[in-house]
Amino acid sequence: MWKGLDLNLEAHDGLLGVLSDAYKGIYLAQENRPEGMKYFDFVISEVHGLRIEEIVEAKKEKRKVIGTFCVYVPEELILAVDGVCIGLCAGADVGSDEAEKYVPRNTCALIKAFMGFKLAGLCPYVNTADLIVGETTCDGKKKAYELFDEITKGKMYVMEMPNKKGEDGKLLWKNEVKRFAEKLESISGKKITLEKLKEASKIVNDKRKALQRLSLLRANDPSPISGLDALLINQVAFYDDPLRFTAKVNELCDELEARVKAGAGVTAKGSARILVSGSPMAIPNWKLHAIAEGSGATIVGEESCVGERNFRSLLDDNFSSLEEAVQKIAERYMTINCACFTPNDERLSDIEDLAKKLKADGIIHYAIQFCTPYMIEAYKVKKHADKIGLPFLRIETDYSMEDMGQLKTRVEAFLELIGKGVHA
Ligand code: BJ8
Repeated sequence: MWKGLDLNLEAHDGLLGVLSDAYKGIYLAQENRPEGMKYFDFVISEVHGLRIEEIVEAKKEKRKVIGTFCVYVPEELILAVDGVCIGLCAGADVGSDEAEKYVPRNTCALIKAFMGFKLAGLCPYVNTADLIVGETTCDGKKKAYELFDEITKGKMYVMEMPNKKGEDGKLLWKNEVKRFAEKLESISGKKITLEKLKEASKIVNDKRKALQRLSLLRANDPSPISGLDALLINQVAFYDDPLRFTAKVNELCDELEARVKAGAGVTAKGSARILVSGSPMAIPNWKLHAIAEGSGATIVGEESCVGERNFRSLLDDNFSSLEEAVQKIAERYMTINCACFTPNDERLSDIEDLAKKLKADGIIHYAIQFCTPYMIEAYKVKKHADKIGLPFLRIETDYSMEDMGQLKTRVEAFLELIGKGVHA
């Protein structure tokens, strides 16, 4: 199977070795983890194994595999044609030298990573994908997709995102959702029926509800789960089978509820509670969480696409025609507040609401270096944090480990400032 996936098998084995060591050091070394995390440990151990086998099997059943990079891509539509929706590899410093032959050095690490994974022959998902869906969000992505289309020999399909959420923008987006539905029908040879779309919407809404449940549990002090584990679950959400994933998250939440009742948590009650906000952390980007939690804080939430932005709003699935469904899908995805939009003040309210809900003591704004939308929007987030009286720390970093020491010093100083001390 692996040979057919056009991978660099030697380099791929090397990558899995590094990943497994990092996972042991960061994840398995945590104390007091919930039993329910065993499933997610297993998923990670099989991220480039059993899951790929499942996808290859799905392809044999003539199901289409759709790769994505953004939470604006409507998953319901993909499932409505029996497609498999997969978030593609983009969270590690891999193949950067290769990627830099195509894009400038000062391109964000996420873009360099998705190009690098493919160029270095390390992402089996990209090779199994029948279609890769991009979006005209940030400038870096939309220009890189042109090159990625060449690299993947014509697999790219790009959805046009408006820059503003006015009436014209909403209409453009609704038409794009419709165009995407038609594209899926044409590549799969299957019609999207009302019944199929209702079924698919329920699957995706149930996944969102399970993630919302997990998020709310983190509002407890002490939190019954570490930020690292919650981040991992949010990362796995993008490539696991959705029905199995939802069942496993709900099982874990049952366990966490019992922990809460017993007053048990992963850190001591009263330790610093941090909300992280900013650029997405694609798997295996665990850097900031590892540093902050290694310094005694608990990350209680992520205002991020690998986090709340992915599941905060449900789709209103009370539609009775396909036309109405397309309208409601377009509206639901327009409630995601990404810094690629201007203005994007709704994000400030989202951060404020989330900080209150999760009883955060401070905000760490995380931007991937050269991610201009989030780096610039950090100014407004700081101003808003000042207004609502929450300590704020701004971090810009990439996927390398070179600045770990410096980041740790800054995070520890921030925790001291919050006044809850460093318990490392
Ligand atoms: S909805 S955040 S997933 S676009 S980190 S590539 S923004 S320069 S990923 Fe994103 Fe969709 Fe928005 Fe979310 Fe550009 Fe920034 Fe790089 Fe980014």
